[in-house]
Amino acid sequence: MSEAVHVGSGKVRELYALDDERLLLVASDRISTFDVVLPTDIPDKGRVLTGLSAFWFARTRHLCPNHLLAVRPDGRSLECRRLEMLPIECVVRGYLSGSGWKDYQATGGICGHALAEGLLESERLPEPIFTPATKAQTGHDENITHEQAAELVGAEQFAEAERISLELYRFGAAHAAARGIILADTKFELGVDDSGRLVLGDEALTPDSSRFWPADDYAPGGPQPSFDKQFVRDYCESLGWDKTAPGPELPDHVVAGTRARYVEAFERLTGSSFGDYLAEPEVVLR
Ligand code: Q0Z
Repeated sequence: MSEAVHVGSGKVRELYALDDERLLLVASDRISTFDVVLPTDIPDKGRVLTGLSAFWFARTRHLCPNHLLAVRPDGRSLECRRLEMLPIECVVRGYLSGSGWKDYQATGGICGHALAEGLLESERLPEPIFTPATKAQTGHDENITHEQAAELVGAEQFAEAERISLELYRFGAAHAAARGIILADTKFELGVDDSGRLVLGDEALTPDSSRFWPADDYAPGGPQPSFDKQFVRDYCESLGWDKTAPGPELPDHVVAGTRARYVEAFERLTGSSFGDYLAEPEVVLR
């Protein structure tokens, strides 16, 4: 018998080594807002994100191989192939939001993409764009130019990472749009396997790695409500909290409303009931 060895912590996830070739990604029920992890968990959030990731891995294999080996019966852990991760975040933006909107306001472009003048915050871009970022160990990822990214990973790998990322985004955004969810942007983590192939790793197309917006409420010209975290943000704003740690505890009605939004995103996107997933996580792989 061998034990899982803890090898890393994210804000809301843990990473364990199972053996030389395999890792275990465990998603907790922790939630962050304004970059602070809150003291109150959202029950089943980790299972929702794990199930969504597994769903997308199963459905995008024709576009790019991925690291998924198995979903554990707990529904919150993924066994994965160990990869050599690229030192860049592969961000794709279909809409003008977050740091993309900030960069556009400051420079008229994003990561070297020239954009038309007069675009509105949250406006849909004429084409999705690849906007790579560095992996900051502490603090915020920083957008970089294509030239800088190509220096970090090599021109050939850069071109392939861009092509794969755009294809994955287009696939996810089209699937989500048909179910009333706008996938405004998303971040992929790609790695290289033993044979030198680029492989999709980490989590994919989840609300923690993407901006999900309810299509019904879409109104460019300002920030959009988050599909999953808006109750939490609104509650935190109502307190006048200064957005430094420690964050506030969440009352039961905010927890319940937020859990319901995560489950709704899961059910809309996967077409499976969340109860069925809890009973048998492999439903999302079929
Ligand atoms: C993912 C991360 C988390 C902390 C490393 N298949 C893979 N091969 C090699 N490395 C990784 C993966 Cl997924 C890998 N991270 C991100 C996840 C906790 C950090 F759950 N770091």
